[in-house]
Amino acid sequence: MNNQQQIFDQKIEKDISIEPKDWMPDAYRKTLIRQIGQHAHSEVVGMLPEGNWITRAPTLKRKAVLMAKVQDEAGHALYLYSAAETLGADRDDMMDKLIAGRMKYSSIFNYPTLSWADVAAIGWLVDGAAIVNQVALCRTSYGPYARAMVRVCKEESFHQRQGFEAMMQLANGTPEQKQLAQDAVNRFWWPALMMFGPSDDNSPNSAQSMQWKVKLFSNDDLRQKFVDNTVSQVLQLGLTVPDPDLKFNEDTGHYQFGEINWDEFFAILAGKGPCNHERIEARRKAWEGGKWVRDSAAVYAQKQQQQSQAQKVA
Ligand code: BYC
Repeated sequence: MNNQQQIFDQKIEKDISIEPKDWMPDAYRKTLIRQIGQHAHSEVVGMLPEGNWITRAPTLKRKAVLMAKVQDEAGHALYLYSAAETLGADRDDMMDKLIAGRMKYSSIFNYPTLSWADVAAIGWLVDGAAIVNQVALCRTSYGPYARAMVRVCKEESFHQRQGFEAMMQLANGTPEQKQLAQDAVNRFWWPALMMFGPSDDNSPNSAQSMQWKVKLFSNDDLRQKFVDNTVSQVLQLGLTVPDPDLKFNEDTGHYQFGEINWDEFFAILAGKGPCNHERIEARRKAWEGGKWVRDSAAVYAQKQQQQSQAQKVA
């Protein structure tokens, strides 16, 4: 084993973060670019189902809050793309791969938001699931990713609370509003559980990622934590969990839940979900439509640089 590899291994063992200029195995770099890139894309694509409701938010307050939340997600994507760039990834290349279907984004965003209650459910359940995953990532071994997660988690916690509050208002509203809330839970419960990825015995990347401490907990452990956290919130809202097999196990202290529809999950990963095509089309249009802005910004930056160099020489 070479010396650089030894230093890397020791840092991982002692929980010393790996920084951009440190030596790292190529496979570690590749794994991080894959995961951080997918995470960044999820933030960008995640703006679409919620953005769909900005013009139709029920009140001015809800509209303002939703706009701020969607804008936060764009900010999260920027931290994450920047973290991926510290590993040598190229942002344009990542975007091209997303549009060509060669890089993934979270399965959850391939479901439509059919009602306002779905927007509340996303804030509460989807951001809630994201927090469980991301709190763990605040201690991931790659420094820039871990630091980005600390900030993202603070904002996601706020999103989760506002989602719960919006849901509470619906659940305590008219019978029709309560039904909208229940329908949204029925639609988003299982997809939220799928966000944690395939079960541990079917997760090809987990063993190596856990050895490198890129992931600190397994997909199933985090999923269980989310279920344990969330069931009481559903009950508090006076709603039901759409899972006839759900029951609290006194011996383990955890909720046991039914079988996830993995066929549905893998179909979505293969591009066959209800909104996969629509989401990628929206990103393609935005990417192509924004080219002139990126080109102009690049020319402007170049001119600024030339000017400041000329001033230094003079
Ligand atoms: N969706 O070996 P596995 C958010 C892929 S958004 C799609 O377990 P890994 C928010 C996986 O990539 C939340 N693909 O993989 C934004 C792999 O495929 P490749 C986003 C999935 O990486 C806006 C294959 O399945 N959060 O916060 O060890 C509004 C095998 O899986 C999914 C993150 O991205 C999925 N659900 O573990 C509101 C968190 N699951 O790449 C909220 C960071 C798995 O080999 N990412 N795949 O072709 C992670 O923690 C991990 O990447 C995962 C998967 C737990 C997701």
